[in-house]
Amino acid sequence: MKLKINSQGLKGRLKVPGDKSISHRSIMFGSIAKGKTIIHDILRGEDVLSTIEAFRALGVEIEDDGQVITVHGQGISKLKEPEKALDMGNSGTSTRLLSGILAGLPFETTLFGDDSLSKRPMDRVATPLQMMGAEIVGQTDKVKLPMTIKGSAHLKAIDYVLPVASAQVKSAVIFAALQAEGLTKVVEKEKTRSHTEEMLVQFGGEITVSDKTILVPGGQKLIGQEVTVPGDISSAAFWLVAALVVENSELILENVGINETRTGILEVIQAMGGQLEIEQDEVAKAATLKVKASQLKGTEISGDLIPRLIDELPIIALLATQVEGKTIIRDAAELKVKETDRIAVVADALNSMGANIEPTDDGMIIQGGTKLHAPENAINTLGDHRIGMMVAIAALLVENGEIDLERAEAIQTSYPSFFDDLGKLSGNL
Ligand code: SPQ
Repeated sequence: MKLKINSQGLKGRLKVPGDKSISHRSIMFGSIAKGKTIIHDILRGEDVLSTIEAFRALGVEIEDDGQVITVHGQGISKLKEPEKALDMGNSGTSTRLLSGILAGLPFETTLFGDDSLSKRPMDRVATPLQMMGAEIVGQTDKVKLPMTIKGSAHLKAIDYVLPVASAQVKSAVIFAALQAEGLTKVVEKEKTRSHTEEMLVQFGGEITVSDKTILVPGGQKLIGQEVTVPGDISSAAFWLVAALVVENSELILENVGINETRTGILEVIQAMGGQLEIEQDEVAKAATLKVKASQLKGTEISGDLIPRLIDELPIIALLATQVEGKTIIRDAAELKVKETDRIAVVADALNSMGANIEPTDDGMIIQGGTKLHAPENAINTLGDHRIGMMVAIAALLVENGEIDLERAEAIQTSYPSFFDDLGKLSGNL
């Protein structure tokens, strides 16, 4: 795809699409609960469609009338062995959370994915689930996809300290713990997104969370619910950055989820001196964000802030190229095991456009105030949606020439209407 976007500034108002993490979990909880779950404003991105198809293959009736999704849950024990291997597409969340559910079901399921997902580590979920009693076999000792899970009807509760800050691993253990005998204890290294814990309570489940320690009693039964998915702050991030760096921009983003485990980017924008207003909606944990083009300065992003903005780091890196001074990102080695190695791929893509980014072992050092130009060669997303969207926003800053973006279709995984929204907000309909 060729990108040449002229903008005199981004203007207007947008309701960003539903949160991907919450959309996945609403299908999962609806499928393991008993009774009807009705989901409003779900994200119909490819990743969530992979979750929906997986649960259909496990025997759950899931209807989509174009407005709401209805999941006819019959309880976790009614899930049945799928006829063939399940295609997880590009989705780490589908794969890892589903593994926790399958760990307690007494049949064999094979999961596979695309080229990007097949490179991502699955040992991080296999290890605790094996400790609980599931049999899991994957490719290589890092347990890569394709991976076969043979669940156990007699899972044991465990005490587990998460070796990496990962909401996916935490959630996989919580899903298995619901089916185990006894009380499972999970201790987080850093606090990660809390959607699984919150939705478990919403579905009538029991969980105790005190700071980084989580206790989940086994043998739980959940009840179907009505869920409204707030907008995805990780999708809103592209518009926040676009508005901050493109002159004369002023945007209003509505219904953006502001669960405190996800709002690190708002704190970074404030630390950089960005003009940002946050008006909390009456609906809990969503807000209207008003953002304007701003003079910004560099900052440091590290420590417990990292899990609260991990998926926003590619677009934050672009932001940092446009501020005054240096921005340092540390403690973010997890970026290397996302859809791509997001440290290397972000640095390569932006440096090919004239940025000055030094990749490090656990982050990046980004010099601000660089003017971006069209790169000589094409930029390939390598199947990573967030790289694709970051490059499209970077194209707004390129005055002459066009960017050749290969595998732009990866953006469908989390934001199918991205280019429509880019056209509307930038006046390039
Ligand atoms: O689902 P997937 O492919 O892992 O998606 C990503 C993304 O950029 O959309 C990561 F590549 O988001 C993860 C996120 O990084 C979604 C997620 C979740 O919903 O629980 C948690 C984070 O991953 P992790 O490995 O830190 O738990």
